[in-house]
Amino acid sequence: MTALVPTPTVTALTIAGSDSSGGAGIQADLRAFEALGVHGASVVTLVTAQGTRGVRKVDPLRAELVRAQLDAVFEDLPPRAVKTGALGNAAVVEIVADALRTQAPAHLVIDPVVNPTLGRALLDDSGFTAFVRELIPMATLVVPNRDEASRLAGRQVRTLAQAKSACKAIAGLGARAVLLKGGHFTGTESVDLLFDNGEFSELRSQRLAVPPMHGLGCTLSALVAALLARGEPLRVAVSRAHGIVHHALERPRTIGEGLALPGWLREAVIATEPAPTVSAS
Ligand code: PXL
Repeated sequence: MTALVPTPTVTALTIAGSDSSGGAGIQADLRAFEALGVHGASVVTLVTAQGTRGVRKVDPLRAELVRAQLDAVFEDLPPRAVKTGALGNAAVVEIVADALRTQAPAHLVIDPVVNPTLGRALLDDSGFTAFVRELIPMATLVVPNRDEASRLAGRQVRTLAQAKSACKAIAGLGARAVLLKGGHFTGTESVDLLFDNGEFSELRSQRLAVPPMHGLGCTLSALVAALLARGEPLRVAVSRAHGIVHHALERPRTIGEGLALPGWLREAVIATEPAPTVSAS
């Protein structure tokens, strides 16, 4: 009989809400981790009842149950990178912040699910205050869209100049770096802005005529977290994740009557893999 030796695998953790349609939240994060060969642990913060046509119900989990999940993961399979998504309320934010302060994972990617509309169901107002005060200062990277950046920075974000000023304001809250997604700007190009170490880089891509989609924000930040867990430097992780998402965006899939999903991530990862470097022997 051959003895099979298990292969050590890198773990990333998502702390986020469940999306019953499988499009966003925990389900999208786990797919992104898996596509990059990273094991996904998951701490569920809230449960949404939703199909592709909209959210019907949102219920946060008891904070004590969130704490028990965090303890179980951190005691046994410490993640190299953590990603947070929807957190629900202040009690959950406090517990998550407490665990992250104690455990100090190497990388923390924050998808600030603080949108002014649906966002309030996914993080209430006192939760928002706790989130800004306690979690943002621990972030390796915060990944807001335009509306989220606007709420965090407390100012309008319409133009590229306003986006740059919002990035600086969010870094001023204590985040090490900010990736402001340009998907919501108008123009023929979509610009994602990375603010890191006092410097801006622009990731430009052709704006695509895509159907309304779901789960893109979750997917992008989870891909970055997985790449950081694999040891990639921040800029490489962001640029690689951007390329993977762009590839998936060009191949939308329908699963129901409403919002579409990005294409298969494993395909996107393979298609955008950098060519291997050949070393002389
Ligand atoms: O994309 C934001 C988001 C995050 N997390 C959960 C969601 C959504 C949007 O619907 O349902 C669980």
